[in-house]
Order: sequence, then structure tokens, then C-alpha cells
Amino acid sequence: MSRILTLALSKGRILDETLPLLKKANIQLNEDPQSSRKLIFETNVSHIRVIILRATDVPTFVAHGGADFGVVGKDILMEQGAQNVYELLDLKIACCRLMVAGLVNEQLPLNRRLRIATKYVNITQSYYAQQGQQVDIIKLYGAMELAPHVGLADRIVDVVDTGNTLTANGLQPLEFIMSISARLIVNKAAFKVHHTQLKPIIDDLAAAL
Ligand code: PRT
Ligand code: MG
Repeated sequence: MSRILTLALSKGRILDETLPLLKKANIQLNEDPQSSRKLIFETNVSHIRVIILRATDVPTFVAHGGADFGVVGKDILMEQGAQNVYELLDLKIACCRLMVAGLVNEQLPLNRRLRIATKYVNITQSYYAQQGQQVDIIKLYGAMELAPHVGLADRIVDVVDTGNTLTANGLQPLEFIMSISARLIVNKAAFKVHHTQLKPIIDDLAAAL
């Protein structure tokens, strides 16, 4: 069965680092997505199109067949526990580390549980459970670095690349949780039904790494 395959990407690091990989696999967008407000792009390959989503929405689109395949950070996959998708390739791009960080001169509370601010609630929960430590988790959607400064949390859990953001905000990395990189995910049904179309694209991407 032949049809147009939809690849889901997100703006920012994933897009910046996936476009060169696609190019090596001879897939090029017909317009520059960085400078366009469009969310759907055709490519030089007539049966492949690209859609641009919020990073956290990529697994949802792929799981429900709104996209056949997509590129997403392992942090997001772990946090969401992505069902209905196969994780086929470690693309080794958008690499970073998930870390616990705290104020450079932190003073931890003695009479209550640690408060941890993060957008990775599930990963943080299981990390501290594994350590046998009970903590209170505060869900944030951004600017985690502020939380320790205003007494909202004692520590944060976030992804760190160069560490410049932590340093610029008077924080330091304290504990390493896991290494993160972007993964190619594929809708399980599409992988079966459109295997003959998907297989060469996946092979070309694997060869481009
Ligand atoms: O915009 P939105 O809130 O949707 O997401 P985002 O801006 O946090 O992430 P985005 O879309 O730029 O990145 C998507 C994916 O890139 C993430 O899911 C990670 O898998 C991966 N990635 C790799 C990163 C980083 N490196 C990274 N450094 N995602 C975010 N950051 C942020 C981090 O949250 C912190 O604010 O960059 C800052 C830290 O960078 P350093 O270099 O100062 O340490
Ligand atoms: Mg972003």
C-alpha cells in the first residue's frame, strides 16, 4: 500500500540537527522551516512530508497515526511512557544529560521532605523511588532554574547540555540521572502496513548517522 508518509519534527534543536541527517538521506524540505510559519512541508521525495509540532506532542501524533514517524528526545519518551510506537534508531543528536541541580550555596531543609521542581514528574518520581528517598515534586513547564531562588523548590531536575544555563543562574549539577539523545519513533501499525516504504528511509537514516 503506497501513500504519503508523515514525519513529525519539533522546532529548535531537534529540527536543527535532524535536517542535516535528512539531507544525508537525500530528503530535503521544499522550504526553510526555520524561517517559515508553515507547519506542513513537502519534500523532494513525493511520498514524504514533514510536520512541525511541539516536542512534547511528537509521541502523541505518532502513537495515534497523525504522523507515521517522528524524531523526539528520549527524555520525552521516558516521561510519557510512549505506547504504540517503536523506538527504532538512536539518532545520537540533541544530546544532553538529565541532572539534579541545586543552588551553589544550598541549605537543605532538615524537618521536611526535599521539594523538587521539574517538568519531568514521572522520571523524577522513579529516580527518587529507586534511591529510596521520599520527595515532593512540583510540576513546572519552564524556567525551572528560578524555583530554588524563590523558595519554591530545593532542587530541580532538568536536562543540561553545556551547563551554562545552570551556571548563569547560580546553580550547579549535583546528580546524574541519565544520558539523553533523540530517537526515531515509528507508529506500530504504520511500521507493518507501510513497511516497504518506511524501510528504505529508516535504512538511509541509519546509514547517515
Ligand atoms: O520549547 P519547549 O518547551 O517545547 O522545549 P525545549 O525548548 O525545552 O526543548 P527543545 O524543543 O529545544 O528541545 C527538544 C529536545 O532537545 C529535548 O527534549 C531534549 O531531548 C533535547 N535537548 C538537548 C535539550 C537540550 N539539549 C537543552 N539543553 N532540551 C532542552 N535544553 C535546555 C534545558 O532545558 C535548559 O533550559 O537548554 C538549557 C540548558 O542548556 P545548557 O547548554 O545551558 O546546559
Ligand atoms: Mg524550545
